[in-house]
Amino acid sequence: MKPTFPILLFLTVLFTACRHTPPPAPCGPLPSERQLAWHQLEFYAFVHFNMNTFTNMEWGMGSEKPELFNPTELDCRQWARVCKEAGMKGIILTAKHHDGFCLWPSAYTEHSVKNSPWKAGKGDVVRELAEACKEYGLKFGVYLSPWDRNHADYGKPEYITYFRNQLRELLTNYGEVFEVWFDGANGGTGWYGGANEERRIDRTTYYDWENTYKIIRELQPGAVLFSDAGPDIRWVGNEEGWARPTNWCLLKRDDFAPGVVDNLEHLRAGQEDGTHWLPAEVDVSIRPGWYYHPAEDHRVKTLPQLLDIYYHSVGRNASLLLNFPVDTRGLIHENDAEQVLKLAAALKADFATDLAAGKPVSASNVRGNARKYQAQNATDHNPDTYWATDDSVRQATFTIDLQQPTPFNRFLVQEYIPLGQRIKKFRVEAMVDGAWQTVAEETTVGYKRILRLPTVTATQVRFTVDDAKACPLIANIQVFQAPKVLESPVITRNQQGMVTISAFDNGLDIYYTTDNSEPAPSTEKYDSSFLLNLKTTVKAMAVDPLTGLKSPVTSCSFDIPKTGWKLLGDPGKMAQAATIFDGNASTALLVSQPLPADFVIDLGETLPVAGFSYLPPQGRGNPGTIFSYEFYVSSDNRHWEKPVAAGEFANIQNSPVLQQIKFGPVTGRFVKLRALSTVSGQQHAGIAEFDIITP
Ligand code: FUL
Repeated sequence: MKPTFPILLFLTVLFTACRHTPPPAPCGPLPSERQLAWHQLEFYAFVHFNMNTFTNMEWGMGSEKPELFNPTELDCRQWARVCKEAGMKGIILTAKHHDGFCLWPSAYTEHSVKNSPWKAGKGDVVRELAEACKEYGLKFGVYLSPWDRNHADYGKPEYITYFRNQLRELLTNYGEVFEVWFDGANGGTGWYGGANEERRIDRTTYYDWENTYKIIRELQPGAVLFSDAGPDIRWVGNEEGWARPTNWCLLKRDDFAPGVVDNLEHLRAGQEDGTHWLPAEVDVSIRPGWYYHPAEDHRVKTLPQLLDIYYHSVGRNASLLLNFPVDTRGLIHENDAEQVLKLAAALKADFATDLAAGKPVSASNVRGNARKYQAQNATDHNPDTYWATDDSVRQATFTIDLQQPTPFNRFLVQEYIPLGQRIKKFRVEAMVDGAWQTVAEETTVGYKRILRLPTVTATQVRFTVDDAKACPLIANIQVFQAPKVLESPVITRNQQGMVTISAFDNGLDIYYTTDNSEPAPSTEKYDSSFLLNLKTTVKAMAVDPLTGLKSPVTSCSFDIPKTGWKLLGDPGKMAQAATIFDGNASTALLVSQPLPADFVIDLGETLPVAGFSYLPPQGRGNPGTIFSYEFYVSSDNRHWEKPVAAGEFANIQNSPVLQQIKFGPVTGRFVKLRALSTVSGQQHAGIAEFDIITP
C-alpha cells in the first residue's frame, strides 16, 4: 500500500490546481450567442429562383409581368433533399430580388405569385420551402432585396415602410428564420411603377438600418443579419468562392455600410484590430450565374472546383453559402445535384478517420497545470473543452504521437472562439524518419482552419503557435489522410499536334492509349506532352499509385492535325486566329464586323472534307455565338460554289456546346464558315474552336 500516500498527495495537488486556475480572460471583440450558433453551420445553400428564372436574366428591370412566373414542377422538397444529402445545414431563398417580384403573396403588392398562373395564384414558395426545410431538419433563411426596381415609391420614404412591412411578413409567418440576407446592390435604373428612370439613394441613410435591424431582433432574435457591414455576418468581398488564408472574424464595423465598401480586402481578410466580431460568409454560385440559364447547363462547377471552394471558405475560417440556380421546372437541375453530391462524398472521404483521435498528445504549457485545460481537450471531439496555456504564453507547441509512421495530408485546427480569436501565426511540422520537417507556416486560425498538405508519412505531428494576441485556446485538432481526387483526366491537343493530359490531383499516375483501346496500368504511362499527328482517339485515366484506385476513362477523338492551318483575312482577325485551333475552349476569336462574317481557313493541302465542328465562345451571355451559317469548300480560295451545308445551330443559345455538322465528302483546300446571324443579334461573330471532319 506504499504508493497510496503519494497518489493522494498528487490528486490533492491536482485538485487544488484545478480549483485555483482561473479561466482565461476574453480577448478582443467576442461572438454573440447567435453568431456562435451560426459558426457551427459552416455549409448551407442559397437558392436563386424568381422572376429572372423565367426571363433568363440576372437582374430584372421590375416591369416583368407576374404571368411569366410559372414553374411546371416546383418541388421545394427536392431542394431540401439535395441540400440535406449534400451535408448542408440550411437554405436561404431569394424571396424578393432586385426586380421586386415576391415569391410569397405579400399583402402589400400585386407584384407577386398571387398574380401568377402558378397554382392559379394560390401558391406560396416561401411557405413551401419553409415547410420542406422543417421536414428535412434544415434551417431556413430569407433574402429580401433592399433595392426594388418594381416599386413606384423606391427612393422615397414610403418605400421604407413597404420594405419593413415585407420584412415583418417574412419574419412572422414562416416559422424560425436563421439568417436575413441584405444585398449591397442598391439604386440605379428601373421600371419603378412605370417611371422608367434612374434613382439613386444614400446607402448609408436611406434604409435607417438601425431601426430596420430592430424589427429583425424583435421578430427573430436568433437570426443573424448578413450584409457588407453585418451587423452579424459580413460579405467576403468577392463572389468567386474564397476568403483570404489570413482571415480575422473582426472588422471595424462602423467604417462600413451595406453597399458601401471602400476596400474589399478588409472584407476578404477581416481586420486584426477590428472593433466587432463580424465573420465572413463566402457566397458563390455552383454555375457562372446566380440564376438559371440553360446555356450554363454544361458549366456547373466540377468536383475539383467545388473542393477548392470548400477549402478556401470553410477551411479558411468562413462559412460557405453555395447557390443553386433552381430551373424553370422549379427543381435543382440534375447536373447541379450531381456535382454537389460528389462534393459531399469527397468531403466525407477526406474527413473519414481522425488520425489524432485517441493518440497520446502533449503540450509545452498547460494553464496552471490544470486538467481542465489539458492538451487532450483538443483531441476529444468536444467543442466545449479546450487546451489553454498560461496567460503570459504567446508561443506554444502541441504534439500528437501517431505511434507509427502514418501518412497524412489534412490538418484541421479550431480556436475556442467564445473567448475571442487570438492566433496570429502558426506552424505544422511532421516527424519524418526521426527529424522534424515543417509542412506549413500559416497565420490565422479562428473558428476553423483546414490545411491541404502534400502527403507526408510521420510518426508525430507538431502544431506550434508562433504568435498570438493572448494565450492560445485550442478547442480542436484533427489530422486526416484524404484520398486523391480521381476525376477523369482532361485531354487536349494544340495546333502543333502536341497532346497534353492532366489529372486534377497531384501525385497521380496517368495511363493512356492512342488507338482507341482501353487504358490500364499496363498501357503507356504519361509523363509529358507528346506529338500526335494523325486522326485517332486518345483515352486516358488517372490511378492513385498508393491505393490503386482508378478514375473514370476520358475519351477524346481528334481529326487530322491542324499544323499548317491558317485563318485568312484581315490583321485584326489574324492576331487572335490561333485561338480557334489551340484546343483550349476558354480562348476565343471575336470579330467585330457587320454580318455576314466569313471565316476562311487554308488547310494547307487538298483534303476530303465531310463536315466541320464549331464551338462557340464560352463567355457569359453567348458572346458572338453564331446561329445561322453557311459552310463552303473551295480548291483555290477564288471559286466558292454553293454552300455544302447551311442551317441553324439549333438551341445553341441555351446549349453552347460543340456543334458537329456532317455532309457528303467534298474535296478542297479552303473552307469557309459564314456567320449569317448570331443568337442575340450582335454584330460580331466568334469562334472558340474550329475543326473539320474528314471521312
Ligand atoms: C449580388 C446580387 O446583385 C446578385 O444578383 C445575387 O443576388 C448575389 C448573391 O448578390 O450582389
